[in-house]
Amino acid sequence: MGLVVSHLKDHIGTITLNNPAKRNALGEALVKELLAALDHFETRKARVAILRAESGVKVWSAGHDVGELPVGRRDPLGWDDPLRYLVREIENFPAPIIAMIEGGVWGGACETVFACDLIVASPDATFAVTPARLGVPYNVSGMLTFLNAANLRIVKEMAFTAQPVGAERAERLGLVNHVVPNSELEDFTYSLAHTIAENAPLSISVMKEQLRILAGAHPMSPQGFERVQGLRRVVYDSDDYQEGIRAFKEKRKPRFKGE
Ligand code: YXS
Repeated sequence: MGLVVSHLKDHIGTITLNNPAKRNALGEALVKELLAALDHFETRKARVAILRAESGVKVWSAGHDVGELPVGRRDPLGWDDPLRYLVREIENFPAPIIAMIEGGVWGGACETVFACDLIVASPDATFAVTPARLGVPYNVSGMLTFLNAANLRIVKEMAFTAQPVGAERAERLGLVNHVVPNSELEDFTYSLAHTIAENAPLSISVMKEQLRILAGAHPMSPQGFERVQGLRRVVYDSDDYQEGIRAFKEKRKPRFKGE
């Protein structure tokens, strides 16, 4: 059995994260299998994809694989990072992707879920934006994913506190489409998927692409981008960045010094 399990039935593709030992961390190998499954669904003209974890998980995904983060002197979230590929592929997939969430969603997994088109969550689902917990300088397109998911004040609270937001509050804030009891989560999600799959796939696909282009149409001057990249380099070259990763690996609370 691989790090993801996928199947396709009645135009609906399902991808189940399947690496509980590592809390479904989005490492290169898992992301590769996930992208291969999406590729297969596209070839088979799937009309909806559902991204989920095993039923009953406490952790949907623990986010980027911390063990694969560079230890300084290199952008940890550069263009070719597996997480960046994953978010782009989700956004470019020609059919709606529904994230079906139980348990905790952390860091890069939170961005991955927010990049999906719809989110159906169980009451125990939580969503945490964690760069500040590790000393990571999140990247510009990632911050835009968050900004497209929530209003600025909520994004700032989630990013600055790195605290999980629960499902009920997430629904109130419009972060998720529906909160459904665990016992009904699967039926509800597949019923939503069937409703979409019965509509015109070409029309849906072009509306998804239009919304992707419009949501990404944020003017940022070359000078603005270069300024951000310079600021991010200071962060990933900092002792705090190294301390964040070291503390995670040593299973202890980090001690950040602001340098
Ligand atoms: O010690 P073993 O070998 O059993 O492995 C442990 C953890 O090390 C491993 N694991 C991870 N490995 C790599 N990357 C991860 N993100 C990760 N998370 C967990 O899985 C095994 C079981 O973990 P354990 O014992 O902590 O499980 P738990 O059930 O007690 O706690 C579950 C969590 C999710 C609360 C806990 O694992 C946790 O806090 N994980 C880190 C969550 C997090 O900060 N994720 C952000 C990763 S960095 C990222 O996504 C972006 C770069 S950013 O930070 O910028 O958003």
